[in-house]
Amino acid sequence: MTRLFLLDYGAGNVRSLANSLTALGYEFEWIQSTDDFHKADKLIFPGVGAFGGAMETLQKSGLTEPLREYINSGKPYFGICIGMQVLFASSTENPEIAGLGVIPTPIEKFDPLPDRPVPHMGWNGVQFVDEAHKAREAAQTGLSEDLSYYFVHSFRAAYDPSPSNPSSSWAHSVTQYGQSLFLATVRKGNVFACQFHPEKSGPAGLQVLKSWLDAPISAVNASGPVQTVSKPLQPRPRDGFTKRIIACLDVRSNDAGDLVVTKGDQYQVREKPTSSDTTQVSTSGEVRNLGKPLDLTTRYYTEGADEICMLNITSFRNSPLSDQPMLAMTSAACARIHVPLTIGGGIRDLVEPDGTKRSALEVAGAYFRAGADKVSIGGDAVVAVEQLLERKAKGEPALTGQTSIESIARPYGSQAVVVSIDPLKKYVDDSWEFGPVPPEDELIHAATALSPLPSEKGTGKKWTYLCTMHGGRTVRPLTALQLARGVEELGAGELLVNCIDRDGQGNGYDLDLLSLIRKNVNIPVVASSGAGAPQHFVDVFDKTGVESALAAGIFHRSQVAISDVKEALQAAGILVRKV
Ligand code: 1PR
Repeated sequence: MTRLFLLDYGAGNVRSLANSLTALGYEFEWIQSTDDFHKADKLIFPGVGAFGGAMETLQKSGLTEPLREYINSGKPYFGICIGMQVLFASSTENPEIAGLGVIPTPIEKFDPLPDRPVPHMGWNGVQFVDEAHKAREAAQTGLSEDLSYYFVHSFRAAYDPSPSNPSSSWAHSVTQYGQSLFLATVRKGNVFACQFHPEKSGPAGLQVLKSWLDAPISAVNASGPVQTVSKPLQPRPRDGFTKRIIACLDVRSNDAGDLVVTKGDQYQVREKPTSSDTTQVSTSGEVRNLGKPLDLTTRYYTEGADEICMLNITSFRNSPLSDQPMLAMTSAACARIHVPLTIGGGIRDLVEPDGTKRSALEVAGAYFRAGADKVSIGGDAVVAVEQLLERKAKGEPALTGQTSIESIARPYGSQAVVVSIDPLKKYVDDSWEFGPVPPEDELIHAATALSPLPSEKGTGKKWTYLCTMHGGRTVRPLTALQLARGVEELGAGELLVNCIDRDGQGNGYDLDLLSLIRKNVNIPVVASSGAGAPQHFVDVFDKTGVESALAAGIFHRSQVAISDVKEALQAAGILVRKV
């Protein structure tokens, strides 16, 4: 029997790969010692995070040489993301640390790209390099030029087809981001590796894994196919980067103590009391229950959500890690879905009831081990940016390395850290009570606003957006833009921009808020709050340039299907992932 081994270097989301293998019906073992490399017939090295961290951990564990020997032995190797990058000689991410050097050129950071933030995070297409043998390569690797795959990375192997490039014969397929082409897969002899995450690429990714797993060992050895470089590929006028549609589940315990998906109107998640309610209890209103988290997660995966987000919305009260149903929920959800999952709520330093202190990094680590791909930080990011601005005002160094954003981004990478903003619209008029009025470039004027409310049209009103904490209960004198810029500086990899005024209203996203933030940061932005119809998604992508759009209520209530949204986007010429 073929013995399949997985190499886990300690950081990142190996649980998702394990779940995908189980879903495909494969058994596997973990590399525990150097001897295991000899026992392995096939080896997969998955990884996210930093190149240097991965290489250092391999080195410290004495695994670098055994891994190199394994690869040189001609036995099948499948590298995923960092598992592909370590094959290269080095990376500008950590220039002082050498890679395995199987492929003799470096990994480099993306050059700045207009309208294309880094990390490259989302679904993108591939193009085979060896055009003459496309059909063979598609059949053998399960890769398709008609489908999209999930990428998340800030560094890449450039596509350089010149004959003087010693790595050009490794190039198997490329992906285009903006006008930049980089290697999506490398393939030579017994080595196959991809920059994207097949375990997070839905059915398309599972097919890539399955093709490799199903291939008889005899078909994959050192004398396997070598790419013949035909005509060098040129960037196309438009890349294949799609807009992402995210289904969001706000999760909390109801009054009976069960974890339910709820959905508020402007963050009020309790039903309004009916006029016949006379008791004290009934007038407080039940927590709205729109379904079970696992049922909805599975449904959205099947219906084609590009990503799923689960937020524990009452975590600001008390959410010790030792009693955290969200952790069990994360594990169970990850076993069922093969697209990225973000978990939020309660990601901060905390103290357990027995007095044990837990760092935000520990809390996040528990979610990553359970299978989450990203964690989302809310209230703690507000505190972190307020302190950052205070340090700057005093002329002190801005970064301390101590914030939850920095401490999680260091080992897991920026792409794993989302910041969720809960802004509230505030009119700048005589009633303004939040300290100095924000500068003009942070103010929206009704006369030129992209999405004014009916009551604002034709008025001289102007407004800004202030951050809140504790589910909108605490308003801080910090603007959403200050927060966005601050968390980017601290190393967050993505922004989830809610808007309390629009939440649950179904009258469209706040295009002014989203456009303001999109124009001023260079990390991906997720639009949230207010989706009520497919046209709202078209508008938010067309008018603000955000990378993804999230919705909750319309999906939970089956008012609009994810496929309706994607059809409307396609009809408007906006690229989306086909399922
Ligand atoms: O502060 O790190 O513990 O994180 C708490 C998290 O919980 C934050 O991400 C915060 O946004 C979220 N949260 C807190 N209270 C509420 C609430 O609703 N009472 N939910 C809440 C925020 C925002 C979206 C939402 C969209 C789309 N939910 O996820 O579902 O607004 O809704 P729509 O499409 O129906 O309009 P911490």
